[in-house]
Amino acid sequence: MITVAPTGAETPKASAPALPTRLDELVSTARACSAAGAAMIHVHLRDDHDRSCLDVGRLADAVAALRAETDLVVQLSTGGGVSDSFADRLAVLDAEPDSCSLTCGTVNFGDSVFANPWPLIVELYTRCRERGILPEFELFDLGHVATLHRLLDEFGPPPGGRVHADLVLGVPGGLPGTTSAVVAMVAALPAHATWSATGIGRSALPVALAALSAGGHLRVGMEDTLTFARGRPVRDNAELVERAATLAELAQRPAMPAARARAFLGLDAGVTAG
Ligand code: KMH
Ligand code: ZN
Repeated sequence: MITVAPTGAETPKASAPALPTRLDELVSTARACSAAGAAMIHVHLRDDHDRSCLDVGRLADAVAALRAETDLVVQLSTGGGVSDSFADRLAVLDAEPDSCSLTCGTVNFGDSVFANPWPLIVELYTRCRERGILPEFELFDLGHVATLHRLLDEFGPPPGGRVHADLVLGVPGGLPGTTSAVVAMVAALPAHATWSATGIGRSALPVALAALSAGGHLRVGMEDTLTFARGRPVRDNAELVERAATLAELAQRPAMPAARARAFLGLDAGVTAG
């Protein structure tokens, strides 16, 4: 399964003009990435001043537009940007996506701190369970895996039963984007958990190759990677999805179509609360 994370909250549009920051750009990116092999899209929106936007109305419009124009699994970020409030991050679920990201711990994030205290994690998880939204657990460090165990032990499985994580490696402050970090994280995951991996910046390729060889899924996109090769900026998100699909094909694990990803994630019949 290939997830595309096309925008993120941090990169200014001015420094990467191919970044889809308007809704029409997001939808055309989603279409192109779907054609290239993506099955899920991880969405951050921007406001009219290029800042992270967690406005529920705009998020709901984005969910509706992506559903109308593609069959991608729509995942909204509850991480937002490092300055977004916990209240705004919790309210993201009101836009009723198929899935949402749920980061399992605080991490230094370059010069900033991406804050994810335990009470926020619990509140996000409880609301996911109540509303039947599938959380994807974002894990930047081994301590986050321990917190995922604690969450499942104390509150039970996610709606639909699928425990799916994304290993986010190579953030300055988290685990590096190396094969040994992938192996350590996977060894610590709960039994039966499924996972994708994301390598930030130049760790995109090593992490993708490690994930493919270790049985994981892939997340790629301009949220995480802006350089395609040394000195050569990424053309657009579809280029990164095409490369991921090519690697997956070479590994004899071809890209999973969106309909199959929906079934794989337990979303085909609509996840049920509880
Ligand atoms: N922008 C980062 C601070 C997520 O989407 O859940 C958080 C992030 C994780 O991107
Ligand atoms: Zn994100």
